[in-house]
Amino acid sequence: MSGQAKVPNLKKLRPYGDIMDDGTVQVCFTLPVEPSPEAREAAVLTAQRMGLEQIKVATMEKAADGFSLFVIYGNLKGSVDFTEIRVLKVEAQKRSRDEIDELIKTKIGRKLVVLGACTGYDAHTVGIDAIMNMKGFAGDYGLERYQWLDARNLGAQVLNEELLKLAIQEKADAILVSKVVTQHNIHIKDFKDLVERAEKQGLRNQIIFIAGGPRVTHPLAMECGFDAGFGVGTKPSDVASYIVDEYLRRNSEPGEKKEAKPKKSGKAKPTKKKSVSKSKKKGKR
Ligand code: B12
Repeated sequence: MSGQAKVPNLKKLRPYGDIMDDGTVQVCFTLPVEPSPEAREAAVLTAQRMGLEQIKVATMEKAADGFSLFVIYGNLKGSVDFTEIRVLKVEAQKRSRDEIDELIKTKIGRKLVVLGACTGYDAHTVGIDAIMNMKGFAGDYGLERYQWLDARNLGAQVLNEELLKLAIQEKADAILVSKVVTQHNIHIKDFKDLVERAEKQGLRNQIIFIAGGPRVTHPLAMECGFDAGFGVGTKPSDVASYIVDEYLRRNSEPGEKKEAKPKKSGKAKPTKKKSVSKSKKKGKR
């Protein structure tokens, strides 16, 4: 790092390498050819197509038969106007587990019921486990650890209809959906299907719908009809902070209903296929 600390130009923000505004980036890619002088030249031309200048091939290595891996340094000409960037993001005050528990205890006075599942044919449980399970993720305890959350992890491959049945049965306050596989946009289709089903059953405004996964963003979740979306690196306390804020927001506004009930009278039959992971159901409401 150079000695002079220079203030970045936020109107023309460029990557930082060694000197402010130098635009230096490192890129890594594979070309489906054996390493050779021609392969190196192909990598340089590829980097030029990306808009890089002063290109330096730092690494050219055989990755497998017929494949070369490249690490390249270069300087980017373009810049972005940081002052013009507006991002749709989850609105919630970040709180600790203790603060959240205290808030629910004093302002709501009962446990909030949170159901989490990885839906459809998606079998990736690690993401939803990271959010729900006691031990949590990255040093942040999971929702099951919160005294004032009744958090139930339904695991993977839960069908949307089953999830909604359980939500009615358990009077869920929030539903957490994880989608990891995105091939053929299956995550979007499944998210939208859940919301459509919830709308048909009159549940949409009764429950907080939260989407998550490595390819999920807040704007994408909103487009799919969810209330919020969380992506890579999410910690359980981010989600708990949002749930409590959103619950209080909704329930301080007139006209919002508090219970998850089906539109028409009859209660949904308990679903047989999926059971909740917390053995003891605690008294609520
Ligand atoms: C482990 C793994 C598996 C395991 C899953 C085991 C299990 N019990 O989960 C097994 C081997 C079963 C598997 C199978 C498959 N996998 Co796989 N798998 C992975 C792998 C290596 C890691 C995923 C993971 O655990 N990440 C760690 C968690 C902690 O991260 P996360 O999910 O992003 O979660 C965080 C956030 O996203 C967020 N979050 C996630 N969910 C939620 C939900 C809510 C509500 C909130 C608030 C937040 C949130 O919070 C978490 C913590 O910060 C990834 C590659 C990779 N390196 O990511 C491929 C990967 C996800 N798999 C992939 C594929 C294609 C498959 C298969 C289709 C392969 C096949 N052809 O059979 C099958 C699918 C099976 C099925 N029916 O779903 C692809 C998906 C491509 C895509 N985008 O569609 C990946 C990306 C690999 C790749 N590069 O191709 N897989």
